[in-house]
Amino acid sequence: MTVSFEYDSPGNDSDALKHAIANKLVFFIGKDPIVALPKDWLNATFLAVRDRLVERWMRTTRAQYSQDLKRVYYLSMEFLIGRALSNALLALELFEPVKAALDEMGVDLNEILDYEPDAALGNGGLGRLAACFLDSMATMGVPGFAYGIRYDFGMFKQRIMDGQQVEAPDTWLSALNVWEFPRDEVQYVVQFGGRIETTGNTAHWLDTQDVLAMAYDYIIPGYQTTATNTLRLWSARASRSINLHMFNQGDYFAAVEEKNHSENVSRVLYPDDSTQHGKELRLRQEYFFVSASLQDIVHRYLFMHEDFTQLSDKVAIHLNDTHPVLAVPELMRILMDEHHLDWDSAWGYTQNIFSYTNHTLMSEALETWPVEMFAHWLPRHLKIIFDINERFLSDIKRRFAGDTDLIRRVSLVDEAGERKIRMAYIAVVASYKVNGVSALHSQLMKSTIFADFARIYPERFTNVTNGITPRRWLAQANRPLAALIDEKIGKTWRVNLDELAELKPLVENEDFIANMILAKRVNKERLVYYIATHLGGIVSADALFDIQVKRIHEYKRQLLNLLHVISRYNFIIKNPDVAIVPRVVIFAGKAASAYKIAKLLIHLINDVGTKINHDERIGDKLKVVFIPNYSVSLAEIIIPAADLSEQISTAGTEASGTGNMKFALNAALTIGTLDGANIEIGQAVGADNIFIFGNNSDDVQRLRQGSYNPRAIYEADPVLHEVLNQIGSGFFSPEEPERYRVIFDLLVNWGDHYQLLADFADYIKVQSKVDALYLNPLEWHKKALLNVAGMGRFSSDRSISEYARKIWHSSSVKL
Ligand code: 26V
Repeated sequence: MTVSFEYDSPGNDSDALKHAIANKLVFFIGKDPIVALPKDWLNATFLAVRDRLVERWMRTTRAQYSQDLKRVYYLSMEFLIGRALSNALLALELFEPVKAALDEMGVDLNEILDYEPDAALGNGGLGRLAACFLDSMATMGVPGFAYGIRYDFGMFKQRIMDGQQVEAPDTWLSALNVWEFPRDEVQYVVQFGGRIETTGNTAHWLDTQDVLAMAYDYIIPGYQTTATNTLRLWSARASRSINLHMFNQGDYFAAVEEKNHSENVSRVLYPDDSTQHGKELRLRQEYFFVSASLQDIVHRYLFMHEDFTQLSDKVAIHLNDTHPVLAVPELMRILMDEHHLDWDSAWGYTQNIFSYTNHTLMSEALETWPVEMFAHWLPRHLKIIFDINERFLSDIKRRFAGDTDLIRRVSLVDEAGERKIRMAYIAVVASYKVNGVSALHSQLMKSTIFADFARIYPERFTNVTNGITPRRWLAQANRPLAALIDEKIGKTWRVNLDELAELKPLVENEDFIANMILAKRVNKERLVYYIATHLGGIVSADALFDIQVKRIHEYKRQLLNLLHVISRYNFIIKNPDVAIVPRVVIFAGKAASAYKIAKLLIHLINDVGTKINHDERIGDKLKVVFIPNYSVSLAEIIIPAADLSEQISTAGTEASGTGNMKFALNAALTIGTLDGANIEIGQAVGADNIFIFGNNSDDVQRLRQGSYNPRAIYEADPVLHEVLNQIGSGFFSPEEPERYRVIFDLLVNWGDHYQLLADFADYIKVQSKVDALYLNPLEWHKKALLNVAGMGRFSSDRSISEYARKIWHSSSVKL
């Protein structure tokens, strides 16, 4: 019997869209248009647009299967995606027809777009990078498949009350989420705890507490291509067996409690505490998502192949930092315990499948797990890790005979004090490639945290400098500038960002520069409006917008920025008649809830702002604004409005930075240290077009080795002296003079770990060069143009093509 299956391919003209949206509103949402709320229109539009992606999605998936391409599995605990609808409209080039369709029904597209909550399943740079990479993989047809956790609560919401951060849960799923496809037929059992019994060569993991992982799929559209990819997020469900057992015994409440307990595993995103607390739930989260993903990967592979001989030709698994490293022992377990491969074959495949990106050198952020805790939850995996370690160390003993300390240093188990598993070391030993995220970071990775491993496996280490997607970060976030660029060089820079170099000759074109100034003005006015409507303060778009937005961290040195702000304030008070370039200094960013000093910095920024903004002697010459609840969608408003981008981390501490790239692409000039990708940005845009200051990473190293004396700097520099005394003595907190004493002490008396004082004088000097240049708008915006023109290299498309070529050895799907 032949089966017949037909469906209507949805049309893309505004008439078809209008009908589609109306149908969704009535038949899916179940609302009469006369009572429909903006969120109902949003969901109806969402559904209509999603329909236009599904066909592409099915076609891509079929092509990936039929071409039996090597798949790239991207494992990440974080995906900081932001909003999906505007992105999908851009990818499908449907913004205008959808806008027209909604207009005819009396609905404003731009207004309803604002009702979409951000998907904030990440903390910061690492999570946003994963989202940019998804966009690039889909756009370039890389057969990518991403796995993560569908947290019920994403990144916390930040409110500022009395100048201080207050956290509230992010309830992004409380409303209908029409963008995801729940797949309740795709569920895997994830085991925890229990004990191991061995018969012959086979280990059995018994008496475990089981949790189910259920899949939710998200379509990742490629830009202007029928290629799409899938992001599959796992949500925890109570395992039926446990519940049935208890229900049968009649203990209803215990069963429901148990259910809640199991489902906690995907409840909440861990805020980056910067220190490792060995939180058990976090370990369980990591295993939960890795186990479900690996079971799914092996299942998909076996659907197409009879045995494992082609496994490493068809499967590449990328570890986004160490958080998914349990994938290594999990693959070993599946291959050995479930499919009965011997150790050598299983390890052979494993070593040819994994690659790993390191995203930080900060030792306190490197994950380790106490052996005892690990043994309790994952006894089988502990045994596998011990076995990997034994074989690894015996190989090292053979290759580096005599170097006994090396064994202690590289062991996968830290034996000093409480024994701990070193997750980063497992990643390095199991992966065939390990990369850092900027040239400097990849170098430092080899000379610091992985120095021994770089000697053991020199060919394993490489660099892939980060990038950002030009679709979201220029085409979508900055329509005025994008339109201007389109007019001059066409639209294809969206998929070939190197074409921005064609803008270079326009530095001589004063009309073009004048238009750039206008575009910047429009973006600044948009931010002024946001500030006025959300914070109530009025700032002037005439001022230089000096912006630092990122997680609040000591190493990122928001405090150094603030020291400059205070010195500027003091200067204006002392020199009321001297003309000065007016500035609005803008901060935004979240502090991890347990990070006391970071929270205190937010308080200080707000106290300084209150003092300065209310001082009538200052007027428009200086304003300080802290914008609460930084997020991807806020970044899309803030970044295009910047004149000056602050990238001022202590050299050697910021692995790459990607905000730095977003600002430069949006025609801001950077003031920054020789750190992370700032170095490469400087090379790309030219040393004359970036404001570099301060010590480099070698200087920082040298000072750390001994000679650094911050107190001497404090005593010798009267400007700095005054600023620090004001902070330390309660000038900004008269109601509580001791409030910021600890900040004074950290800098002056306790070693100034991030060397703010070492860089202060040069920072101030370079800030005055910024002022001087800003007085000449034509020269300023010429340099801004050369920044835009030099940013081609920082497209995440370039990053992804390097990963595909150098690391994954994958090829693109043909459609
Ligand atoms: C650590 C932990 C510890 C346990 C709790 C949750 C958690 C979450 C994240 C982290 C480490 C975050 C590392 C990170 O975000 N690195 C940033 O990666 C960016 C993308 O490569 C890079 O641009 C930034 O410079 C780097 O700081």
